[in-house]
Amino acid sequence: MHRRITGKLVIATHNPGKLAEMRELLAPHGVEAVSAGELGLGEPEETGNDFRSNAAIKAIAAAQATRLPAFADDSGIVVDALDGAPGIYSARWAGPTKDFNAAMAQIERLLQERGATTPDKRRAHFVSALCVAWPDHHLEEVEARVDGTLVWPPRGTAGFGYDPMFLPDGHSRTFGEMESIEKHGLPPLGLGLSHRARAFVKLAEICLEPR
Ligand code: ITT
Repeated sequence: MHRRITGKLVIATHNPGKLAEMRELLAPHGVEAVSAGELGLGEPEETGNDFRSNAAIKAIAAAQATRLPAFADDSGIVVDALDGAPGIYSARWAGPTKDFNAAMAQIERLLQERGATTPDKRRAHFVSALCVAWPDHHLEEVEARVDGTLVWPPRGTAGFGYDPMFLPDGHSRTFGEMESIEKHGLPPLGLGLSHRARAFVKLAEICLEPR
């Protein structure tokens, strides 16, 4: 049986870009949210082999530490021509200084090495696995993706991470050129565009009151 989110919810991320998006997605549902940073929570080691298990690790750690339901996202960019890299290691490719310009340049270098110069050879998708964990170990888990191509040079200064390099299918602007509301692509603009918004729509169906 699915469980509804009631009362206070911990947003178990230390990534400011994600936190802003997760807050925006929750806002219309009237959920009282408090972030891991505000609560001074540590970051658990992400030892899972896939997005889903890493999201669960983060949500469970925060739920256990706070005795509140906790909401985590594990996400990343999966590049076809790089055999799925960086995938679950997307944050690590930016190094300890979280330099995503360097991480994007690294992807571009590898694409050039493999001769991936035309859009059809530069296919990629973002994945978001969302998990809500309760202190009694109940879990709700959803996952979604958005497909697109990688452009070079990066375009736009909105968003975070790999956004400036990612052109979602059917659009002429990268995520880095979109305001977050357009990146979410939720009603009345659409039915969900980004991986995170699409996953959130699934989560809202099972865990949240309608907007
Ligand atoms: P938390 O674990 O604290 O949530 P993190 O940044 O370490 O933060 P992940 O392990 O899930 O999170 O790493 C995902 C990385 O993938 C993230 O750092 C971004 O660089 C990238 N990413 C995920 N979603 C993205 C998005 O919507 N736009 C751009 N880049 C994204």
